Amino acid sequence: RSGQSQRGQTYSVLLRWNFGYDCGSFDRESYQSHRQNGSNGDQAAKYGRNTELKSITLGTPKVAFSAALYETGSGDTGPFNTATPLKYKKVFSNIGSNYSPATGIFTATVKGMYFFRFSMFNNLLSTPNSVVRLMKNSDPVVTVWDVSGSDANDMGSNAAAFLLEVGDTVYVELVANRQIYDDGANYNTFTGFLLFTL
Ligand SMILES: [Ca+2]
Repeated sequence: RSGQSQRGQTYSVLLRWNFGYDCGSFDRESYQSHRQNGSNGDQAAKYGRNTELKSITLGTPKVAFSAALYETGSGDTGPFNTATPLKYKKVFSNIGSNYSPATGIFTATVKGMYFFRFSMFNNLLSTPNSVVRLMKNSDPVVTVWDVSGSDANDMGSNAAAFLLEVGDTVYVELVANRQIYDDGANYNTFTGFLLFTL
């Protein structure tokens, strides 16, 4: 009986040593709270000093969306006098509901690294040209540009990964006096997702 007790104490000491080593700095209070509360996520978040541990106990937020320009019908969008956010109405997915098909704007509710991609299909007419760009808040990030004329109906895409703070917005903008075309084939799309939190 005394042997079991002694072995238990030894195990406890080793566990404490390992916990402190993994977390960089050992803190008896946080360790005891963590043990007493077992798998309680709130306590682990409050006292945990290891980002990986937080990730395991709290999970990773799920943020992903994908949409195409027209829900129904076909035709040109633009030209407009001013640069205009494109409202991608046909929503394929919208986990987390951070994308709004009513405005075309994605709003970050989690700080982290995100990936965005969009595509553009050139209008059927010879003019004007098509210019579409990905915007972070009010700043252009990456652009797709195509000349019309004898070589219409081209399409292109661009993508970027960047950090977003909570409240940052991302959308795709049709540049002033430009035009794009779409129909049921869904040429113009806007997709984004959270890579990882920071
Ligand atoms: Ca062209």
